[in-house]
Amino acid sequence: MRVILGVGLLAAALLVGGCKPSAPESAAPPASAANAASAAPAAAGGAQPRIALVMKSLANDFFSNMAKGAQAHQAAHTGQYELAVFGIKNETDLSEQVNLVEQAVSQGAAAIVIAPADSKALVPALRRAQQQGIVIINIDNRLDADAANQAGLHAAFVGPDNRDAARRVGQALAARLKPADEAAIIEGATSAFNSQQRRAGFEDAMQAAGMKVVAIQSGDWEMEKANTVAANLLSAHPRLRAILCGNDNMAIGAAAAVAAAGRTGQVLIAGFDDIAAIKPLLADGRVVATADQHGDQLAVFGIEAALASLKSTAAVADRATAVDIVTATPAGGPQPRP
Ligand code: ALL
Repeated sequence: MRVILGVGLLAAALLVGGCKPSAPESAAPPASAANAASAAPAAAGGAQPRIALVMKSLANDFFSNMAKGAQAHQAAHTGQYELAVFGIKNETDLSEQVNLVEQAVSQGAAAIVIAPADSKALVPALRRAQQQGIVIINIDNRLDADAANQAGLHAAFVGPDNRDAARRVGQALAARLKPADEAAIIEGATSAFNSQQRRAGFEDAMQAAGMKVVAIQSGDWEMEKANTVAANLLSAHPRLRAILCGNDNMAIGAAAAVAAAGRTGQVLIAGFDDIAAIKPLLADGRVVATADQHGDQLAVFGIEAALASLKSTAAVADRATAVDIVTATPAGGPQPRP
């Protein structure tokens, strides 16, 4: 059985502030225009600064939550700023995210708060925006330091220590395994720094616990791709005991592959994000650990950094954000091997 993908393709760009806030779904344009920005004009007379939140795939619950956090914050601060929310359709649609940055600029954004889909590819567009006087705040996935330095881009980073968080997820999983057990890692997009950091954190935890990492492959953050990767890993490694996934969507894809192979309970899975769709899998033990990186707060902290930067010429400092590890002990689910 292949995984059934329940992910709707919705990507939206909407403006709130002068108008009533609404969820991204309600403003989702037709698929053909999925990534087009709202045509709403900039505030006349520049009454309030406009902040553009540029995210990755709004089909990923992690980012739709992030959008909701930002919208709630704006609704509580209507006198301070306007908010424009942008998201891409596919996780790896880098050129579309570059277009969104350009749209934010042309719509008069005073600041761009961005979760870059790629740590290098977004740098030139962000540098161009900064040269026009637009404040850039980097959230979630850190831009490549060398690429940013070379381009002369200065952007504070607001986000978690992904390596440490992934290490802690890996430790929670390792507590259910025995030394020398075989584990595999399905990482996110390989060009994203946070994906690299999560892979490294998973490796740290597996090494510390004496597990054998037999394969590392990318699922590009996507459920369907991770499902295919996991199915192949399961047939190539009959003794596999664990799959560590760089996000929950991939963990859901991997769990479906484990079920299809009839190995539920024998192959434990870990994810990252703590999205709503992972809860039933945590509850019945198909997934043993994930990480809540509080995406709604990430957006708010990014917006606060942007507002601070708009008010002052002083450089805004980086801000480390918290990650909580989420585990569930299933009532009748998989238990550690005797
Ligand atoms: C990362 C986010 C989330 C998300 C993933 C895929 O940057 O932190 O883990 O699931 O991108 O978009």
